[in-house]
Amino acid sequence: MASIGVIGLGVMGQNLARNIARRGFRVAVYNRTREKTETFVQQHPDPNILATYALEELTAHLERPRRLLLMVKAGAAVDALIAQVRPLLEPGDVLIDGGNSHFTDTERRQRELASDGILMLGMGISGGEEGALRGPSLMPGGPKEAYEMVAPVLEAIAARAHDGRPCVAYLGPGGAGHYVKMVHNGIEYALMQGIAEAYDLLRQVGGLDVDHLAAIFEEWNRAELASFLVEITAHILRVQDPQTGRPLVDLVLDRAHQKGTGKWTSQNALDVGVPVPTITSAVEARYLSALKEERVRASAALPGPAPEPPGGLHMIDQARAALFANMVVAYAQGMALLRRATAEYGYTYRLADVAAIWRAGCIIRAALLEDIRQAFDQAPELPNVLLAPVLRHALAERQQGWRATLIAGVHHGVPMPATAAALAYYDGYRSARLPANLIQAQRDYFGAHTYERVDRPGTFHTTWRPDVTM
Ligand code: NBP
Repeated sequence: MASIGVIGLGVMGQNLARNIARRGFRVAVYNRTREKTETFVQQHPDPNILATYALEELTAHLERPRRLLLMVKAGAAVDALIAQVRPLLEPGDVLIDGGNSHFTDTERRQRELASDGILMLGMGISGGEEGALRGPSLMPGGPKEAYEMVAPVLEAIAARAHDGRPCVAYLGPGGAGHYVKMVHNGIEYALMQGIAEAYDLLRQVGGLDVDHLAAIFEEWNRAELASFLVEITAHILRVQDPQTGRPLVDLVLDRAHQKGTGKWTSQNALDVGVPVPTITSAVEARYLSALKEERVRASAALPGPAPEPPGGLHMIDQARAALFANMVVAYAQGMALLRRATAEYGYTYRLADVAAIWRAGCIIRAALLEDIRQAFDQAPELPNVLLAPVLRHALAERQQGWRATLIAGVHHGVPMPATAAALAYYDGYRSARLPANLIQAQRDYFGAHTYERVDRPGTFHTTWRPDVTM
């Protein structure tokens, strides 16, 4: 009998199954297409992996209550599989959806399965192929009793942070796990765009070649910017195309694709009224990149500033400062959204725990997350990461470089939407008074929407143009 079953032997399912088996759990696997299962067990023979070729066979070989991990393409495939496996399960069995499902789909499926007494967890998984095999970051949510039943397996396979803590925590009821994964991916978009902007500015305006840039990212990765995404950027910049001998990155088409989880973060942030402009700017930058043919035509039609000699070396330090600040703001916006979701959806995670389970295994792992974890550990009610003392000072020290970097982009016509959005967020958040007074006056002018005053309580309406009847 197996401790757990894995349905779906795509990249993630295969590597998670191997990870589970290596940790000493017997795992039964099943895939819709039989050949994939056969190839998998031929290539990775392991006495802890039991191949099955029908869902009936799979469910018959699981210890009761059953524990089943679904690793199939998010969307209709998950519903299709649930419909097939549901008649084979019994009350108390646990189904884990480890794909990138939308949290509202997860909550619907949990309600549907609850009528049969089947417990469903929605679990975000981050770390890609490598993480799935060696230790991912796991973000489970759903019925607490279901989590308790699978916790030993999840804790065994998860990545470990530098303090030895496994990168998994129970995040709350309903779709909490998939919600946290969605926000993780939104932050991922923002971090990637911030890195791309630093690379672009230093290349186009700084005049640095790819080798020099690789060395810069390697250096940055050794200090405050240490993170998976900065590290892989340095690796990418070192790779040469074997055919042409040119840096491979120069031959990659500049049209970014997406699977939609960044967009979901922005959509949800708009729904719950939390500003995440850096994340949204990163999603939109991918949309703009997709307009390749239009951009090529526009490049001949729309003038930019006259070219100037390359900027000085100080630009490198300024870009470093800007990238750090952009990263802090990306996490700040994600964390602010996660905080709002606790009130909005009843999720119970502590932000310190979310930061803790992102410290290793996942795509957005970064040294900075330990500072964020400590900040929320010491002050769980901290309204915004920007206010954490250690980060507040770090941003203050860097703000001149941050501003200079954006100014350089504007001056030289290099688009830096994430940097601009991050800095505007910082400036907006630190403004005791914003021009929303004028917005309110305009709303009251044309729509009699009323306004409040700074000098006395109450709701007011003014006839702003007594000479004009509206
Ligand atoms: P895919 O998302 O490409 O899914 C492939 C698996 O889904 C295969 O086993 C395939 O079976 C199965 N499948 C499909 Br498609 N439709 C099915 C259906 N109607 N019934 C049964 N099985 C079906 O693989 P993946 O990249 O391993 O990702 C799995 C999940 O994990 C996705 O939700 C993904 O978003 C998420 N995720 C991926 C990563 C990553 O780095 N790749 C990271 C984190 C999370 P077949 O072999 O018969 O076609």
